[in-house]
Amino acid sequence: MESESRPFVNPDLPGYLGFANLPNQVHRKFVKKGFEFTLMVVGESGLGKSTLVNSLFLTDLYPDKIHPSAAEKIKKTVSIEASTVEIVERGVKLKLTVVDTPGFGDGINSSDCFKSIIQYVDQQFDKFLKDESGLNRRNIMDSRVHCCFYFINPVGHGLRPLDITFMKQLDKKINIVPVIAKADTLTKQELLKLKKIIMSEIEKHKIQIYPIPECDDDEDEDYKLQCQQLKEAVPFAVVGSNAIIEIRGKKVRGRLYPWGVVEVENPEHSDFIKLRTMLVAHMQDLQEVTQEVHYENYRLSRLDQPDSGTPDNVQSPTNKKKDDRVTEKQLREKEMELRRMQEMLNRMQAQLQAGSSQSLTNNNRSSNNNANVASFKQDM
Ligand SMILES: Nc1nc2c(ncn2[C@@H]2O[C@H](COP(=O)(O)OP(=O)(O)OP(=O)(O)O)[C@@H](O)[C@H]2O)c(=O)[nH]1
Ligand SMILES: [Mg+2]
Repeated sequence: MESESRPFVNPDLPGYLGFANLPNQVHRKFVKKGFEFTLMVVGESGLGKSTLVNSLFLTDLYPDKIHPSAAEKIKKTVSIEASTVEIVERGVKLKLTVVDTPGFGDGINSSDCFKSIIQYVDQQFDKFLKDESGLNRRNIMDSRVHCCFYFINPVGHGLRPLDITFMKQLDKKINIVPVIAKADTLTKQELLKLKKIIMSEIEKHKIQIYPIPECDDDEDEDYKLQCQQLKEAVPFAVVGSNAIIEIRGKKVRGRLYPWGVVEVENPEHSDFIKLRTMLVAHMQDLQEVTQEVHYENYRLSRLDQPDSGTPDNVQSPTNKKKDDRVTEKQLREKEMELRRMQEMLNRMQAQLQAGSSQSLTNNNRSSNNNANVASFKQDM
């Protein structure tokens, strides 16, 4: 497994991804710390997974593997590879990890491949669970997989039995976003038909894909329209390429064919931009669903297993949170009591200094104070 980190450099395609808006969605502390997000790609071999993720964030994940010739591009992925890039946009840092997986299919034992992918996902949950139960809970590195692009073969007539089996295993663990690979191999009509078939199969087999959230009623019309278009585009039909082609004096990422150029970022040619917009716009939600649904399921399943490897004396994160809240409440109450005692002492001191002529009044006040002390003791 490889992991590397480099700053975002993009001389050819200066662009704006839009994640600078993320701090509007969450607490400011994340601005300083930066966002951590992990995307995984899975699917049959040769569907263009490595090619697509390489160009998704306007940066080359595999700069060493890129060659000028289109024929010699990214090689077959043979092991699970995690690559990390740090992208800074308007001062907001995004630490993006892309987990590229070997494609399954011909000649390779697919169930072994599934197993190692599922194992990877579980390992990240397990790591988080251990870190969360440890002392340094505030500085946990989150390597859990927040989103998974599932690549579907455009040549088939929908989902293959292998896809159904694997998707059903994955959907309990991660947010699946279905993607039709190599959309440039299909006509518009064929694509629409395939999208319909895939969606009906997803429904028929009760595969739980990531539900793109509904937008609020009070959002502006443009945003509502964008939400609607994103929802309708599922499964996103994508085209990937690592070649930069110059057309009409403009450099674009695309595929050059004898009959013309397929532009990766042209909405008429592919849903690439829609897919990226969905990812960036819902990054926060994808993280929340991972935390609240998938991680919580994993955590509970681990707690159900007596020999799960989680030490018995380790409290569950939920209990710990509850305990923390109780301690905080007790501290606040003690603080209030101390403040009340201080006020009482101040009053008594003032009375003592008031002189003997008012000793009767003072005595009265003092008995009042005694009453206060009694009630105070009761409170304790
Ligand atoms: N027509 C077409 N070809 C593509 C597209 N994306 C990638 N390819 C080509 O498909 C071949 C396989 O691409 P990869 O990105 O290596 O595929 P992969 O899914 O990572 O394959 P594995 O690593 O074996 O799982 C390469 O020759 C790519 O140039 C696409 O959108 N359309
Ligand atoms: Mg690959």
